[in-house]
Amino acid sequence: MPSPKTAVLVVGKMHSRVLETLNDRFDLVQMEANGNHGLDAETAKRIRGAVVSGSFSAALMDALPALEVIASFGVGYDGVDARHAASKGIIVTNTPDVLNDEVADTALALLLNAARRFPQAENWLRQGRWVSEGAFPLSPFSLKGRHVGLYGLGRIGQEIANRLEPFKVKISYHTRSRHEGVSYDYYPTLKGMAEAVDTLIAIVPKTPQTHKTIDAEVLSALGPEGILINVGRGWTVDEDALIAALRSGAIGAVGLDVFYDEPNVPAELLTFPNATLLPHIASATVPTRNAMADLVANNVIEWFAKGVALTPVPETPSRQR
Ligand code: NAP
Ligand code: 8YV
Repeated sequence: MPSPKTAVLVVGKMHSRVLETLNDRFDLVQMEANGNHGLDAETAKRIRGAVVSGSFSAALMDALPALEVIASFGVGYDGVDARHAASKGIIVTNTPDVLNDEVADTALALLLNAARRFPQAENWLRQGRWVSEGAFPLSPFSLKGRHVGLYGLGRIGQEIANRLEPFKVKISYHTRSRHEGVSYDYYPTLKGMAEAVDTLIAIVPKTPQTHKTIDAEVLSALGPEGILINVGRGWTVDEDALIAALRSGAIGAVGLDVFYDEPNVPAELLTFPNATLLPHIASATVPTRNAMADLVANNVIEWFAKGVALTPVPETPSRQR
């Protein structure tokens, strides 16, 4: 009798390429995201791997006694309780690097759109206002001569910096500690950097330490000519403070790909002409999402074939199965 296929849990919606790749080799068991797992005891006992895009709770890990590996879709894995996984010897993997270029491109697009109002200008043309009213109003800001502070200089932050170089802007950064071999000015505090720069690009993970760190003080330090771009997590921005700063003119413009309570975006944010807002699409191209899907699937395949995960997160460092 052939040995039964290893059971892999699919939590919620998953990129079709992950499912196509895994389907031949594994017994895929689908469950609803954020719900009770609804598996009978026998099935729960058989689950040895999981793929997820979003949340994977400690309680779900506890309900799956044979679970060895959770492959998370995305480089940010804040939805997965990785410390709990570590305490149980479960490996968590994410999808680093394959999306760096796409996300960095999006940061630059948001920056140009926030400074120059290209989306609003295109709407002006499409609405026939060029004909009826004449030229689109001059944009109050320019990228020229700006001093950009990067809040985060990791895999994606460094790619954003690489793209900023040819724009001839000054670049500085804030991280928890100075990065060796980096020539940009380092600021040990976010507030200190916000006081020095006029443009802030956030690309940090969602952690207890980054919660609402872009607050009223930081926004006011950026000033009325200041531009904020966030391509990390909405968690990092105090959205009430941001709305107040846009309302009062304490900040000049904003470009956001991520929000505090996605997909809900505060209604007042939509009213500001100096806000350019995207629905969390920084990595959302067919080639990049395919590369992310391949990394998710290959982490599961490699773990069960060779006993080593390709891209484990730091909390659950690679070990032999
Ligand atoms: P990474 O390589 O781990 O870089 C994270 C950076 O954040 C590092 O430079 C780190 O520097 C810094 N950092 C971490 N905690 C900090 C803190 N408390 N204060 C200051 N700096 C801190 O991660 P990545 O691959 O660049 O991705 C970054 C994040 O972007 C992901 O976690 C994800 O949430 C988000 N993201 C969003 C999208 C999107 O679709 N919008 C796509 C991809 C990623 P130190 O360790 O030196 O502090
Ligand atoms: C994805 C992301 O949108 O990689 C991340 O951390 O935020 C994005 O690339 C998300 O993970 C997939 O839904």
